[in-house]
Amino acid sequence: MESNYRWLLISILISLTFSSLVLHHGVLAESVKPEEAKQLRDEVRGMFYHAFDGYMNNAFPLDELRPLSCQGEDTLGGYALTLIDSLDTLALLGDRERFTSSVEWIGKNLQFNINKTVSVFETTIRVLGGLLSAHLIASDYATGMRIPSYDNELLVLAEDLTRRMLPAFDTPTGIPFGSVNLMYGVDKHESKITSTAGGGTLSLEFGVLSRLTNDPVFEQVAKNAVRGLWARRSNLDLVGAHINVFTGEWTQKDAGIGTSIDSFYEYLLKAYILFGDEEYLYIFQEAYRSAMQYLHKDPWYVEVNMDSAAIVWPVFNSLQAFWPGLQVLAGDVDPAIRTHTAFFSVWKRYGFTPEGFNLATLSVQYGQKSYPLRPELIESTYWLYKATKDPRYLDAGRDFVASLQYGAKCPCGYCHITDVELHKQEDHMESFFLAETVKYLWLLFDLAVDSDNLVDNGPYKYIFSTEGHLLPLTPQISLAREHCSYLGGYCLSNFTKPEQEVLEEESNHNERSNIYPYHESFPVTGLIKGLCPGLTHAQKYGLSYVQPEKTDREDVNQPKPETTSSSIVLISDTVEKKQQVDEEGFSSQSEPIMTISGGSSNDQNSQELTLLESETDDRRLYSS
Ligand code: DMJ
Repeated sequence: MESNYRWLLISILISLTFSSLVLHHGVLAESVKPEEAKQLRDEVRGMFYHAFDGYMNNAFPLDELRPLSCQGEDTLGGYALTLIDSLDTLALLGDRERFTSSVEWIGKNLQFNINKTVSVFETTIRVLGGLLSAHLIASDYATGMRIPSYDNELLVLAEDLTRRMLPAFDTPTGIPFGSVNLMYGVDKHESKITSTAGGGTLSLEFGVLSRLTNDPVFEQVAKNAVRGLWARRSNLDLVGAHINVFTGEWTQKDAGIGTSIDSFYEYLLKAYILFGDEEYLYIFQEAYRSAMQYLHKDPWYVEVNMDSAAIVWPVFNSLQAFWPGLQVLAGDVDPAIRTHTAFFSVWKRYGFTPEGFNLATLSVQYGQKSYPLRPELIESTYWLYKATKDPRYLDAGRDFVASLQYGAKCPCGYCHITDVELHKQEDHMESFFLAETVKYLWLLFDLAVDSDNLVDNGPYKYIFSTEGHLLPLTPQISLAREHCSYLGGYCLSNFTKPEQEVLEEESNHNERSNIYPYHESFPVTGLIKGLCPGLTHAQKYGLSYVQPEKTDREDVNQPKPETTSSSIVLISDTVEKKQQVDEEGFSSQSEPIMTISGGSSNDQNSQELTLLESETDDRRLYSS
């Protein structure tokens, strides 16, 4: 009680201090008008090319750019990391020439048969994600960026890379080692301690790879890792920050939504949306409810002990800033708006967000002064603008551009800021600046101008990976008989089996273990959705789509998708829109947004965002 009271006082104090700051600025600065939004979008495009060309001219094929000294450095595996991470941004910007030449160069020159020990997490989100998203763009006419000569080179590379990471999953818990050597597997001295985000943020990329290659092993190991983590949650449904992958013991019990845990939450919801796998949704709902109960000190979030919920760190850390964006996706918009306002007030105060801001002392957390060009707050700003069309998010976007242009721009790219109070630059540019930071900023302004881009007006709905890579809800990925997933992966071709047969197989689990050697720690009760009731995901969850052309994997016996009345996730691009045009010419309509009903989303904003089902066939997930 006492601590709650203290928190109330602290948050009132913070809100008063910061909202007056924000209001003050809001009064002084004129809101972004459509013409200015267009200029800002073009300016962001220029920012991308300043950094991308700086990388290509001074660092390529090394991993990352040193933008102050105009040199390169290998920071991950020595395989042109920044180029791989930039591919889908090039496509999004409509740069066919550079996209094509980059894909071709990678297809010809990249190889992973190298004696390098790399982070499983970073390699997955940056390299595997980059390769997969570019493959899905380059191989598909519908994206408008298909490369005629492209022959699946990036998919082949993606599969090779991921097979080289599989040895990391050979642990008693199923949670992978943090690092793996791409040539020799896991080093015998490798640390057994890994972070929750590191072990639990692989499901999107590994799942997409499984669905593209028809090999379930990738999807299964990634899901098994999530199960391994979730099985060790506390009684409060909280997870800690670090865990021993052999014993399953938490070595760091601080629970939070930021550092070391962040994208674990993110991938639970996104894996459900992308694959329609309900197990992820169940876990997300429990995990989210608990986060909102124990970590949320409205509008801030804190870190608590995972067993007792006692506050251990009353600190905002910059990685938390993705959370409002995730909440938009989950349909919980009201708290997202409040939290974004609070986080943005930190940006306004310093011109950047420090890695840590202490909520008790209202100052930069000791040792956490830097801003390494992170995207999270910009990402949430994009999602909130998409959800609300409130021009204040464009104003925030203008502030981000101004800070980056005046504070971080350096001779060959954009520099990290070592100290947000002194605005001192550091000679490094993380690849995620081009994969995420600039991408979300460009999308924000493009949304205000004409949104004629792949994401907002393309042939598919897209899920952004945690590295900002575009993963489309194509039939091959999203409707791959996910409802009859077995032991954590989707069904192989012709795997639609009667219930009895599946149950017999379940009791015969040991035999299956021999087929897929990475399953040792799957529980026998791992059969989550093995009954294959014959409904498509669309039918079960109220999605409808235009029938794609038949592929090898398509089950000709499946009934045609129909519109149904019950729904959990609703995705639409042709729903009736409430459209108001404000004086400044901005349309304030509810955009097609994915939202979950039945979770904690019951506020008015989320109801506005929940797209009601139409009686007609207009409501479709895919348009040709
Ligand atoms: C990125 O690599 C990803 O967004 C990751 O999930 C968190 N850290 C960086 C960006 O800050």
